[in-house]
Amino acid sequence: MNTCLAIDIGGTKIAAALICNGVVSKRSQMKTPSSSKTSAMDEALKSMIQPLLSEADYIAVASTGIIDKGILKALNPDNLGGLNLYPLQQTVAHLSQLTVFVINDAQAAAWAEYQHTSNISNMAFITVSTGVGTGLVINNQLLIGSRGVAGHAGHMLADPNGPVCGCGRRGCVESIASGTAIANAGKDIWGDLCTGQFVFEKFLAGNLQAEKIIHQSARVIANLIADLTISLDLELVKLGGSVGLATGYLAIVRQYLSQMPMAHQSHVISAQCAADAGLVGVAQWANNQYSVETNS
Ligand code: ADP
Ligand code: BMX
Ligand code: ZN
Repeated sequence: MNTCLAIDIGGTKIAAALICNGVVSKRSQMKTPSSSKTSAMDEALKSMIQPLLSEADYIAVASTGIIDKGILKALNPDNLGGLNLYPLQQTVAHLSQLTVFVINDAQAAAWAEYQHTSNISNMAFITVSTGVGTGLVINNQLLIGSRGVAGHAGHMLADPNGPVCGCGRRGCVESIASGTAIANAGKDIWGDLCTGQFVFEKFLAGNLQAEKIIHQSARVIANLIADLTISLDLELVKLGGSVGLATGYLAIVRQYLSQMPMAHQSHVISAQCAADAGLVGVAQWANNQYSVETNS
């Protein structure tokens, strides 16, 4: 049985673990460096890989950003402190001397969540986290696209008069619904140190200003689900990310979605792999590729 060293790079945290036959072990986590300098990401990856390297047969990386031929092209560079055009596959291969597979984090998580379904051909995974990421499985196939862009529905329009998104477009879903957007809305009220988690805790404690911000996020995500459902005939949507998994968030999304016409509605549930969806999914996806490569 092959052992995969899986890495999940998000805008807020990097996780790594060994995954053998679907079992996750030796999981570690660190804060994602917020720097446009490639050396900061190089160092972070080195520190995550080194302790696990001797037990790994190959490496699978799920990362925030468009992954185009192994290069991390940030659609929203703000989410990574300005880092862009980072040679992710090449860097990890150089650090490990192993075969390295890389896909987008939400695409990877969608693949993991799809494995936990039965009789589902068309589904989406949506992460509400530092950004808003989406992975699509259509006709039982994970959509990646020829340039790795498939599924970046967090950059579809939510409000033409909304804030300018880090991708350059005005009013993207991400610019209103993400943990970063929640934090930004909270900063106007509670100051510059406010985080998405802080606003969420205020909401859970009954604060009305926080409630407005969280409801705004959830309403935008419900509309995104409606748009994806009516265009792709989705049978199921799974919600992940620290905001998506936070207490009560799913219920609000469902509440807004239930007000839409039936054809726009999907069954929405929490990601079963929770915070490990990216790690598990990229390991499963890479395992298929690795088996093909080593058997040919
Ligand atoms: P990543 O984007 O690296 O995958 P997360 O899924 O943890 O990371 O998302 C980070 C965002 O989620 C941040 O905006 C953070 O403030 C927010 N967050 C973290 N923990 C919670 C929580 N318990 N409840 C609500 N929001 C949270
Ligand atoms: C952004 C984009 C996506 C990513 C999504 C969720 C960048 C750097 N990332 O829309 O590729 O899937 O965020 O990422 O442009 P996370 O960091 O919130 O997990
Ligand atoms: Zn955008």
